[in-house]
Amino acid sequence: MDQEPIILMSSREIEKMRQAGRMAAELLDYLEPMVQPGVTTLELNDAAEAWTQARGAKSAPLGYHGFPKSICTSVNEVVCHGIPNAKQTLKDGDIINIDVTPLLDGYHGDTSRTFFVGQPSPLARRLVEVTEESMWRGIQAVKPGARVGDIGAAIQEYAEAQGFSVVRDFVGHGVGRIFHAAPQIPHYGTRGKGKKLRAGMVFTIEPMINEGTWEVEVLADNWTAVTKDRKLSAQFEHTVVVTNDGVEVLTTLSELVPA
Ligand code: EYL
Ligand code: CO
Repeated sequence: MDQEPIILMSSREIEKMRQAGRMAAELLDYLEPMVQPGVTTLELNDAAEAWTQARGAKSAPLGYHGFPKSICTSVNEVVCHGIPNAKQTLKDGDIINIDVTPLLDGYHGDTSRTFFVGQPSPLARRLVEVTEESMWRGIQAVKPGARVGDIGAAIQEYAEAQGFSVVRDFVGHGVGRIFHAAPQIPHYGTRGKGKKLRAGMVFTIEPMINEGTWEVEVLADNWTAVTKDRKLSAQFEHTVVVTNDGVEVLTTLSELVPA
């Protein structure tokens, strides 16, 4: 299922990925202040689409496998692939993941963050904080010679120690000129197992962490993935490249990985 070759990017291509990744981060920074009680997820979508077009880029999710909108907006129990909708108004206490992928000059920058709408419950705050920290622990496991399983193990150990669960049905993925390529990057796993990482590999790390069960189901719209128990789910995502001495995050303005 994952037997296509893993592309190793040249420094010229990685610079293209930095430009797409920086645009993706800027787009989330642009959307963040709009995340307020009363806004609809369609308004967020339309603002993202206009912003992206104004910069000469395309929204990769739009039309991808028939996906109907430009971004994914996943609220509360929605795990991923939530579809922006004019009837869905954000309310105080919600959490919302916004997942964006601008396609700039042939390269994809894929990133997402979970935002609070107004004031979160203590539980929602803790879930979101643990999810972001789990992503960073996965990123910090990346270096040449490490294994794909090292990433998942770092994420899973931390999230489960905090009392949460790791979604199995959706994984990180190679990304570049193609939106979804090899390798797959599960957010659970065993250290020392899986494909060996090499400098120039580019992929996403995008853990979905649940309050309750890790099991998900897809709604009748055939897109929206929700937790089976309808408890909360959070997600953060970055696109990263394996460097000669570790990892570089491509979907950020700062370049720096927190210590
Ligand atoms: C489209 C395709 C089923 C996205 C991502 C939009 C949704 C459900 C088939 C991954 C996979 C965004 O942003 C993504 N990953 O980080 N499919 C995606 N779709 C879609
Ligand atoms: Co994404």
